[in-house]
Amino acid sequence: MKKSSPRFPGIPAIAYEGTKSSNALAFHHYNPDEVIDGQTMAEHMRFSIAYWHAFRGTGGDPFGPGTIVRPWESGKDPVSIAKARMDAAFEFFQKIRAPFWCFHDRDIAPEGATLAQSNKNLDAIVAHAKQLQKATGVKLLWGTANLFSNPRFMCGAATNPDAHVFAYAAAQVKKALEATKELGGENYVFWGGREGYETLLNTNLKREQDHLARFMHMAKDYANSIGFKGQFLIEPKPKEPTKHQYDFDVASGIAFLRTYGLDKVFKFNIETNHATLAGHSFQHEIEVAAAAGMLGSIDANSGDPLLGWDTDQFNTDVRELTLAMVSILNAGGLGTGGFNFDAKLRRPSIDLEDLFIAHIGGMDAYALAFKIARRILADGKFEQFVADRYSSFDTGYGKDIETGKANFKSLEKLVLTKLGEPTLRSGKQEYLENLLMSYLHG
Ligand code: XUL
Ligand code: CO
Repeated sequence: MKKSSPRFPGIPAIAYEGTKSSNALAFHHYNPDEVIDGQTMAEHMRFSIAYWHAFRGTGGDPFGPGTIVRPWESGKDPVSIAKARMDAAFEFFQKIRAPFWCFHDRDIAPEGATLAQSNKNLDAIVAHAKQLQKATGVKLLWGTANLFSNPRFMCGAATNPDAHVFAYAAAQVKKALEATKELGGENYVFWGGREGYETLLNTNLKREQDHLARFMHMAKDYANSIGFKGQFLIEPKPKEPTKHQYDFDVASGIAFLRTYGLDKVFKFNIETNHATLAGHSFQHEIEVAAAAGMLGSIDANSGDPLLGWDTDQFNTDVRELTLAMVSILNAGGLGTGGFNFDAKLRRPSIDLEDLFIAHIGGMDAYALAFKIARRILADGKFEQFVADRYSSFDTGYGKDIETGKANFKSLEKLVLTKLGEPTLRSGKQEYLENLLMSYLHG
């Protein structure tokens, strides 16, 4: 690969230069080739680029059109433009040292006048992507279908009151599963942006949830029938664009999946700003998924504490990411998942180099968080504190409670005859927060 190219003039492949470097176009914490515990950092982090933001994002928002113009976006034939765009994308993936990418069907290939035409466009672009993957070694973390942009999905896809739209969505996901399989995708994501309601006045909530579950069973049956082995992931979000989404957060997602016998089929793709919108911390969502053995992958971004919508920003909050990393590492990692930068440039960030700088920041922040989390876990101070805090359940009547040997009668007798009033113990939150600070800034 050439050092710089007409697509990215003056921007070489990004190198690791360490913390002393002030080069904005270099990594300062993420060294993809550094080996830790027998694996490179690239293998540990499994970073992925979100095609829709990095290569379809224009900086548009509800109050104004796009501001970002890319040099490769020219020509008349939409399929040729899609191919040129994809060439640029794969050059970017390589230059930013991302081993993975993710897409929606309609990000990579233009929608045609009919489903048959859309499928044909997708086939052409998938063939192109396959060649580029082979040439560059970049792999597909996950694929998905866009079931929210086209007006036909205005009242939902699988939860649409019209069976015709359900059928259309099924056909679209069938094709997206085939495309994901063709490109060796390690996962397949369902984000139900319009699977919810605007008003209960026109909604049969039970029927819509039944339909959503039917849809997911059909998807799994079809994936099995074509031999697609990738992990299915649900990406919860409480709202936006719909007022209420059925997969509101991880906990409601678990309830949904268990209710409909899908809990062995799915894991969760947790997005930081979706957690915030649901009124949770990122770490909370990770812990809830991990506790159910359903932690799958991460959509790495952040919101803005002062804005109530999904701002999809790059996350450089090392404290938040360290806490998330501790929970992820404690859960045994992400398996076939990874960290996908579902994040976009701010509207005024119009320079091509901003795309690099943004991803460098996200990668550096996660790599730093990974290293701090490893130190925290190696020292084991928090783990020891928590273990001690629950140690009364390790032996005696505490153990009997956990193992089901105790009951209300036996416990009442114990309190009346032996235990009396409990001795209070401090939760030591401030001590623990200061301890965390010592790792972050030590
Ligand atoms: C929207 C969102 C999506 C999903 C994939 O908030 O996060 O881009 O990640 O459909
Ligand atoms: Co997302």
